[in-house]
Amino acid sequence: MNNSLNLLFLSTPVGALGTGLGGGVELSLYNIAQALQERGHRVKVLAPEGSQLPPLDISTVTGALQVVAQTQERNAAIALPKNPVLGAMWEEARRQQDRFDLIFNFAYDWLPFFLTPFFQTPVVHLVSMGSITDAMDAAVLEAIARYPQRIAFYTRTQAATFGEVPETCPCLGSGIDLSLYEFCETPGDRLAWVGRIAPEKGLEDAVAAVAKTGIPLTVWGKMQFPDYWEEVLGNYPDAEVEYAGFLPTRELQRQLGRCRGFLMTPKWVEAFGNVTIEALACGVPVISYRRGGPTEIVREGETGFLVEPDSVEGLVSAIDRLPEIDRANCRRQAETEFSIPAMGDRVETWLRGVLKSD
Ligand code: HBI
Repeated sequence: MNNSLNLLFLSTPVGALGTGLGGGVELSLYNIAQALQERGHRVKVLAPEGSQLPPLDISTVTGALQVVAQTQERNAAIALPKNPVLGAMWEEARRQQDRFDLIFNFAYDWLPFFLTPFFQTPVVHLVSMGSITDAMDAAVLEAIARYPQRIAFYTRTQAATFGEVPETCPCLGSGIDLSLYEFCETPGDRLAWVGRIAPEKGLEDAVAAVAKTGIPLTVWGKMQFPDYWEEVLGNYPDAEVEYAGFLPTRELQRQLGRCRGFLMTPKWVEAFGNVTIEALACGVPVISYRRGGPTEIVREGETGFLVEPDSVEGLVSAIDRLPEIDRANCRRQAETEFSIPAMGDRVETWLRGVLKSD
């Protein structure tokens, strides 16, 4: 394809790609790479050692993994471990930069934002979470002030957590390869919860809701905090909950599709919630707190229900209303708004705009 772009993607430094430690941003990086390659662009990825996500062209970098931002206090200082993989990744990017038209950062960390003006090759960022620390907010807002077009978010709600964010910062939403997800018309009787087993995901509310309704719940995702898991189950002994592990997409969607409904109980502002559109793609209605990304995804009463944040009662009454949802509407919404081509359109438009204005 003429004027195809050479792109260097820098992954999250919190874990190797393909381990699930990177959470939703792993899927975003993979799907954005797929969308752009389908359009004839070339994508190379820099990621921590141990990363593998075929068929991506990944160069791995050694170094100490970064501390996850979401466990930090609002006034936390910028922290980097000794021999940080983040530093090594950006040293490698500096060395290789003249081979690329754009450098695309997926890390939610101070260093990439601070280094933006230091590079000759334009650096663009996808901010993968809402506001967490003042230091990171300042780095994001400083980069926006200097390069208003180069910072993208998943959703408006997420962007708003940083304060005044101009319209020049696009909201890319997300996209998934729908050919990997089968629509399931007639579900079984289980409810689903998917995500890293971590406090910010609010699993305890989903378990509290199924304890009240007596409907069995299956949980999939990275068992990041086993103590948290034990504590939640201990608090609701009569809830019927099973843990089904962290599954690759193909297997997850097969099991997820058979569920009656999908519960999203974020305690933090979920920037987007890729799992939301994965459930829709399988025809599973989404019940989510009216908080963060899912509020811009779920169509009330049509593809799911939005619930008063932290209201277990709200979850319970929404669960009772699940039969009102036509599951075909869920699949249809995923196809029109969240396919790889739809996501690719949004990303390519953004990147071309950045190159034009630079
Ligand atoms: N924390 N410091 C840091 N850097 C990241 O890139 C990062 C993170 N926490 C979570 C995370 N990325 C991903 O799970 C995103 O999908 C949210």
